[in-house]
Amino acid sequence: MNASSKLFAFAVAAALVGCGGKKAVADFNVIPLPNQITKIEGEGFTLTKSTKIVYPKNNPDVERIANFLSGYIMQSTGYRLDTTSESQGNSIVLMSQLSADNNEAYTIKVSPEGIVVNGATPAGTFYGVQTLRKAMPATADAKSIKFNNIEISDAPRFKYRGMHLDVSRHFFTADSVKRYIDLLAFHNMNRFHWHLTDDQGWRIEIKKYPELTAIGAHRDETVIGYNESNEFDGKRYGGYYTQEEITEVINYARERFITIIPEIDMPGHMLAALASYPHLGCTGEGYATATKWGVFDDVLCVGKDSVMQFVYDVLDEVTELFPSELIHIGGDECPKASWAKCPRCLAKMQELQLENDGEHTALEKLQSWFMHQVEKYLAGKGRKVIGWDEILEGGIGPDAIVMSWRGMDGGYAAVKQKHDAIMTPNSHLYFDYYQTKDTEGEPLAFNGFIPIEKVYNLNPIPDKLNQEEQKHIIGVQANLWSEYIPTFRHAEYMALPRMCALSEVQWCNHGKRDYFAFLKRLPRITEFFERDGINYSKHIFKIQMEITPNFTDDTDEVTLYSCGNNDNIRYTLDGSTPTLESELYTKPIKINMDCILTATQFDGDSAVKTVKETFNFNKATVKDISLQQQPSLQYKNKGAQMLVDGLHGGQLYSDGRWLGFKGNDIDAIVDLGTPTQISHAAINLNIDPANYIMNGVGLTVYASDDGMEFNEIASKAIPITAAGTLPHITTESIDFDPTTARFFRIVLKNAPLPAWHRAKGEQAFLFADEIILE
Ligand code: TNX
Repeated sequence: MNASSKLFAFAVAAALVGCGGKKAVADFNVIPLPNQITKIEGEGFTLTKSTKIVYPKNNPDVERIANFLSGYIMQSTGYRLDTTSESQGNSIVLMSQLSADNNEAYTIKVSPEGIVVNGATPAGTFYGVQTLRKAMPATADAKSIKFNNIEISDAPRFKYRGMHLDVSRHFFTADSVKRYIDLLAFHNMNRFHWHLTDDQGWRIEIKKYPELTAIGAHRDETVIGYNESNEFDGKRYGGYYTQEEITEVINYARERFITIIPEIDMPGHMLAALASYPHLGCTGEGYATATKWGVFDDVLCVGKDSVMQFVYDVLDEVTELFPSELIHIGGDECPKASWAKCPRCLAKMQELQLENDGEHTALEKLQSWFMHQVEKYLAGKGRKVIGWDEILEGGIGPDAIVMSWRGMDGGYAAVKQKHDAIMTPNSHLYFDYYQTKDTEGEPLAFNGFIPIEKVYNLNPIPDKLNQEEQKHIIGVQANLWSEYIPTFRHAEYMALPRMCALSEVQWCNHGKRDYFAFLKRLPRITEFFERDGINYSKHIFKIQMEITPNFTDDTDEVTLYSCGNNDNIRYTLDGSTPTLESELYTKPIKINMDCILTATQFDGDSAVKTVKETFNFNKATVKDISLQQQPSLQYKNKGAQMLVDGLHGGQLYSDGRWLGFKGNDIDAIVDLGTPTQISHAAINLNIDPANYIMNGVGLTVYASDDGMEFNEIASKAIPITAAGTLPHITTESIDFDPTTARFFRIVLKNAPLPAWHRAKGEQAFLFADEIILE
């Protein structure tokens, strides 16, 4: 080989492999996955520097998309393609002439002549271009990109595909918000829910009420960590958007086919407004922008006409700024204590003849009256309202859209009443919750757990709804509340890659989704985040462990898998770090005694991913168990077996290992198989009073030979969790004279929330994990 042909060979290799082993070949297995991809025989198309991007004449929307595409290709290849309205060969042609029922539908055709992207509207063309840009390698250090012949036909499942951002608890600049909007566009989302006001800060300039930002956009200091710490940083904190900035962000979003839905949260979550204009509250004095998180008793005084006027004035400016047909008016978490003591609110209730009808209290009806007034006012401007699911309490106007956040029940109730609903359940789509169980080393988060797999597997439209009801579920959205998210980089970390999973829930047809196939596609997508310096969580790239108790042979069976491939996973059982000499993982591992399983995946000689799990076996482990009272559906997981699977729940009550019993006792019968001597019984509990999770009030153990007739063998009372208790794990145990029996029954009594609790008298949760018998 002479020098020049060597050089040529090197160039070909570079084109195919690029640096970091990437081939400059397009791959349409992107996220969200197009609904239909058909491979076509033949040559394919090669994109080079001289390829042109063609848009229709006099179509500024598609021209803009052409310029976006040119920019995207620049990011991938380092060269910019010209855009033109003159049709020609060797081109990517963008059009919006597709006839389709869904106005966001698009097709892509690759043939040797070029690529054609055709949308039902420019929005459809835009999504086609998003698919096309993600099909290219994030960084193609190559002169050309090879496209195989292909036909794609695609359209979104939901018309409302949203992400929310709370800018009150922590403030993110207009520039950061634009970066957030870029992420939405990248994931084919079309609604941005901007949570602009809350107790901890008012963030939107309202010209008629300048104090809202002069005073209400600031708080004196901020609690450190969770509220229970009662420690404050002593630093004044604040920020807001001018109306000019807001308009700029709205336009930025509109160019990317994203509608911004502003939220002015009322009548609760209004402390920042009360601090600015004290007459807005029932007592008219003594308010300050909140320095802690949570729910506050001071809310808008709905008995005053001047308060209604304030609300209308604010909404006048909001609707002037935001073209969105939908306006979010909150309605969540509004305590009624101040209304119950306020002469004006009481007079209003009397005037309106609001009475408790057994289903709703008069105070709930007062809130619903208020929400109605606002809804009517906005209807007069041609706008519709969205409210959090509490707006169903007391009835709502016919056109109101319900955002279901306390699980999905609010959404089901709404569609049964023929309202449209948007699913944002805090069981699956609260991205302020932890995304890993291993919270050590994780930044502090809201004390909940929503791994990406859970997001992915959400089914927003359950079969139990009929066709008509199903149609009313118009969309899906994830929420990013920012109590524990002080910086935008941190917001990216919480959002990604869970947003990738959400985008498939929103976009892909039912039945099209496959979590393992999604995992295989994910690494190509995160390359874009790497390239653009976007902060995303990498937990998903660890090895995953699936552990299933096998009650026939009393073992735990462990399956290991990894995002991408399962090659060269090695493990140890003694807590030591696996080496290249350790046991190779080939089939599920069976565990029947105390051990620490550590698994590592090797790429060549280097260990790339490691995962660790501790197994604790006692006499009850992997033995048959039944529950006399049931955990609540949301915290049932795999049911009773979780209590004897040898795996201990972690710090997070929602980590999938704890069973949560609402109002119910924990009443478990363990069948040890043969008569066995026991003198110690214990149960691990997760305590988090802020989330209504207490410790129970008494523990009793019974024994039986036949599983029918039980004799009490020991019992003790437990003092109820004290005020100010921080989240923690504890064990309640009891020792007794050695007793031989086959069946043991362990009962932990539940009790309503105590007098010091903000929801005193309501049902408490018990969160239990392992039951221990020795
Ligand atoms: C509940 S979701 C809230 C927010 C909090 C969030 C924390 C909703 C309507 N209200 O005020 O920030 O929980 O996850």
